Amino acid sequence: MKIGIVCYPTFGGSGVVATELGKALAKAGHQVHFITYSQPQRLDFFNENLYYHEVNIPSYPLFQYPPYESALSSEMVHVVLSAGLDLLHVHYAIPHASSAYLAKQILAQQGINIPVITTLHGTDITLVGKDSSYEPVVTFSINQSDGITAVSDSLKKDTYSHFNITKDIEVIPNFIDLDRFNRQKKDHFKLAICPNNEKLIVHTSNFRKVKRIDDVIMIFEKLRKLLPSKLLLVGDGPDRARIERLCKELDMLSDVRFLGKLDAIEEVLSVADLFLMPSESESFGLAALEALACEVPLITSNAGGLPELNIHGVTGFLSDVGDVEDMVKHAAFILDDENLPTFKENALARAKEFDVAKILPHYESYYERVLESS
Ligand code: GMT
Repeated sequence: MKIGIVCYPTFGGSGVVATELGKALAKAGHQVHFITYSQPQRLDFFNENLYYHEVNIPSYPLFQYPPYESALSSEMVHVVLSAGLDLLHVHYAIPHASSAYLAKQILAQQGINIPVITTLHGTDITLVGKDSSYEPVVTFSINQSDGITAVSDSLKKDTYSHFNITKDIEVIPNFIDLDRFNRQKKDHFKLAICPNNEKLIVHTSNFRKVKRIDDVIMIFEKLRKLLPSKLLLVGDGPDRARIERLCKELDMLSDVRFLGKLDAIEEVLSVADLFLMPSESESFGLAALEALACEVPLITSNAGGLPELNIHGVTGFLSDVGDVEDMVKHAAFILDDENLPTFKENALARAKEFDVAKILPHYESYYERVLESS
């Protein structure tokens, strides 16, 4: 198949999933065309089946807000025509689904039918998309898609409850490339961070309010009093500076390190003992799956799709959002030397259920179904 993929080219989960999906499809012999405003973060190598088309957004003094959606629709039209695409797969509803709808209408005028599949990722539904500023366009463009997928059952339910969706939504969970995400031997790195064999706790995110980084800090503040431990915070975002100030106020900076945005996250996860994700809302929790693949057990909230990934008492524990005490209690249990090896083993076993080799065929057969019916 010749597939066009539209996504945000950033570190965010939806962009990562879209890029990894494109890479896996290309490996399986499909021709994949990325249509984005800059080179996707994880698309930094050559493959004969992968193409990259940059959306050009000309500026003009009149534009306070350059019309990105129009430029994106136009680029979709150009690529469908020049590459002869079979379908467009857009990730994150806003604004990709509505831009794809417009491209589809333009192409229809030229007698070309291009099926559009929209994958819903989370905040496009649970946070941003349901805002009345976007809701009518999101509802319309999801309903106009030829296929709709969601990354968890929870997100599918949220979509039906927040929007008036009249079509079926296929759940295809996120996946992991175990060739990249596996526990590597990085003893020198562990020794540098934990010179006295402390336990290493990791959190990675975009430091937005929804991630509840204050809870990460409060969990760690209590945990480090129970057992020698260090905390690594990976990523960047609006809450980072405030959280750094909080750590300073709590006199924690000797035990907490901020690493910023990292490409080789698997290297950090390879030396971690526990991963924290106390999010307010999380449609799937891709970062938690990356941790599992590196044999790192989880302490998560029970928000959104997290119970579909983290198995209570097996791969880690789930607590109510904001229940820091419960999270500390469970973290200490996991980190006990008697328990940790079993949790690590279970983490890897669970990650294998989301191996890209298992999930990719779901996308391929869904593409075929949509192509046949449209
Ligand atoms: O985690 C984020 O806030 C980024 C966001 C995104 O849209 O890139 O991630 C969402 O999509 C990921 C990939 O499907 C999911 O794993 C995340 O759970 C989801 N985030 C939220 O629902 C908050």
